[in-house]
Amino acid sequence: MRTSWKWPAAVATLTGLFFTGACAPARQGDIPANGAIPTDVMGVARERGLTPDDLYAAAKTFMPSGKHDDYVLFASGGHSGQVHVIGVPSMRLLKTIAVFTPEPWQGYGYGGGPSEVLKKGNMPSGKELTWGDTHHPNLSETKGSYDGRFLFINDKANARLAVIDLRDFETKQIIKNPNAISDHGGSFVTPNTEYVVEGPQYATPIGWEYSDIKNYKEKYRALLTFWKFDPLAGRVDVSQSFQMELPPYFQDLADAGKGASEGLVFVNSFNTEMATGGVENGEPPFEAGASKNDVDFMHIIDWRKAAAVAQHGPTRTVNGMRVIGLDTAVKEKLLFFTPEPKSPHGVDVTPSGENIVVAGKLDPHVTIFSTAKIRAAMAKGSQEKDPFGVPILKLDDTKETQVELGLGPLHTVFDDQGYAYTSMFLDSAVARWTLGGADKGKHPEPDWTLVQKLPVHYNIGHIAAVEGDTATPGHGYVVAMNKWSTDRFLNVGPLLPQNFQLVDSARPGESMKVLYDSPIGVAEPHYAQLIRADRLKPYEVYPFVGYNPETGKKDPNAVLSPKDARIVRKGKVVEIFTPVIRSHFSPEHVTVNEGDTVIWHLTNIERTRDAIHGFCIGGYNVNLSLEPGEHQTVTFQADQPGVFPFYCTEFCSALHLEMMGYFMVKPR
Ligand code: CUK
Ligand code: CUA
Repeated sequence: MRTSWKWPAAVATLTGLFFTGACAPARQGDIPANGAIPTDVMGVARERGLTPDDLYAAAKTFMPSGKHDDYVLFASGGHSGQVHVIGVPSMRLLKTIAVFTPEPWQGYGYGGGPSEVLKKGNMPSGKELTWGDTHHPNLSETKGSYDGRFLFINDKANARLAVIDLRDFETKQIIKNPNAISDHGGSFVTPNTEYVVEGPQYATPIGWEYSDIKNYKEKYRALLTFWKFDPLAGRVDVSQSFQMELPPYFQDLADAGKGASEGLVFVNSFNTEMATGGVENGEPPFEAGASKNDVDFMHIIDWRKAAAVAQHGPTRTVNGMRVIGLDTAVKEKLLFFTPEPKSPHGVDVTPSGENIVVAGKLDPHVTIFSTAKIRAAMAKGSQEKDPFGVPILKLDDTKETQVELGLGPLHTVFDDQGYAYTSMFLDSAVARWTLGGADKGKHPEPDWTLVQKLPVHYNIGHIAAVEGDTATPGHGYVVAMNKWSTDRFLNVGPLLPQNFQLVDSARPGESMKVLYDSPIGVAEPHYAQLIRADRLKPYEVYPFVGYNPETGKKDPNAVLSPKDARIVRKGKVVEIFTPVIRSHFSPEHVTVNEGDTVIWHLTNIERTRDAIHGFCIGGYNVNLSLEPGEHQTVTFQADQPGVFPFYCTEFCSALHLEMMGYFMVKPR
């Protein structure tokens, strides 16, 4: 293991001072017995018992006031249903984007347009879903590189997809998958964001048909969904999207080919045993039944061909969605399998697209497949078939090599120096190893070799590197997304935060080091992507007054000036037009009759950055966030008589507390 990183000479000579001084006080800031409070760096370091490594880490991550981070980490918020936006290297939380879960401070789910976005994600039965299990955020790409325009994320629990616009970091679209209830291998984009891929996980009968689990092999299926993305509209076009039926294995992670492998999609699977559980009836439990075989199948899908079949048939339509049947997928040569080590988890395409890295949870290796070999084997075909007739390409015909890394490899990301970084769940480590072929880069070590294993704390799941899953990765940082933090932070009770550890991935030939521990006290993140901050060009204020963030257009009911404030009554419908500006709403008195329908139009007419107002009505579960220029319309029934103050929920000015009014509902 290398430890050749350089410590600045001047500091190194002072290192001897660190542990020779008086005993450190009990707490930082306590006045020591001799009364001397250190006021210089070395004194503070001595007082706190910091090592040169600690000072190096502090210097690498400290962000002076007003300075900005170089990178932005978009992390899934796990079962909070949201997305976290974190600056790197400071690891400061910049924002949590509301996605599948109502979030009052963003005015998300408490009236207005965002409530309509959320509602689109309800079950077809109308059943309301107010949370999601977000796993894999994926940034939109152009030619295999992040373009900073959109972010997609899946909801594993309910098989949904969300589209976030990075001009305002707001969720614009939630789509309920019309035929599936479980997903996981998504969202992943094709290299020009032609499609957003949503891969399945647990097989079920398609489209909520009921079928006894005894009919598992006949009736249960997995569905791989290709959502067609319209970049101009900034929305998925459901009418141009399609699905492909897959065998009822448990498909897992997925990745789209790029460069050499462009046009292909790779999907892992486990439970190719088709175990159906039922331990209470004396059947083998899932954990045993689903990990019996030594190998599972990597699915290889030709998505360009599949898109052509979706266009011209044969397909069937289920709940409005075109579905390519499993038999068609086989006949049209859209789907191939190749064996992969027992219970794999991550499947990751290298920057050139020439290789595909599969990590088997229960196998100490990463297995590296060759795109060229896969393409040749696909052309040749195979006589060996799975029970559904899908051709199985021999491992020897598709494999490039294997690298032994240790226990529990999960996910792999890459840099531009020719290194791969694999998360080692059971080893609690980040493994750095070398690539060969077109991804060889500048590393001095032999190709396909383990270089270093850096301990992380603890049980790392996903891992992110600088644009580390694109055709053009950077280098310098890796984020270890650890599932357990155990003893890393102050005890906050038995439900602990996760721990993101920022790792200095250094230069070729040098060692990685942990720089920073960042507690994530909001559910369990899974994947994250780390983008160069300069690729993002969000609005500072909305481009014009009256902007409707859900449509991207001027709202027809926008209230453009203070003189447009008014109340319009038509029978039992009361419309209120309210301009919002520091520090008043107008009108300030709104009186309606019990049972009236209230339609309240509010426009923030401010043009000043950060002049945000909120609008809440106590007792009516209404709270909007109105950013400069933003328009929202909230509609509700005046079903409770009484007097209800409405007020601004953002401390916007010295007279913010006065920014209020009365909503008065006369009893019947
Ligand atoms: S999964 Cu959670 S650590 Cu959903 Cu990508 Cu691997
Ligand atoms: Cu507007 Cu407070």
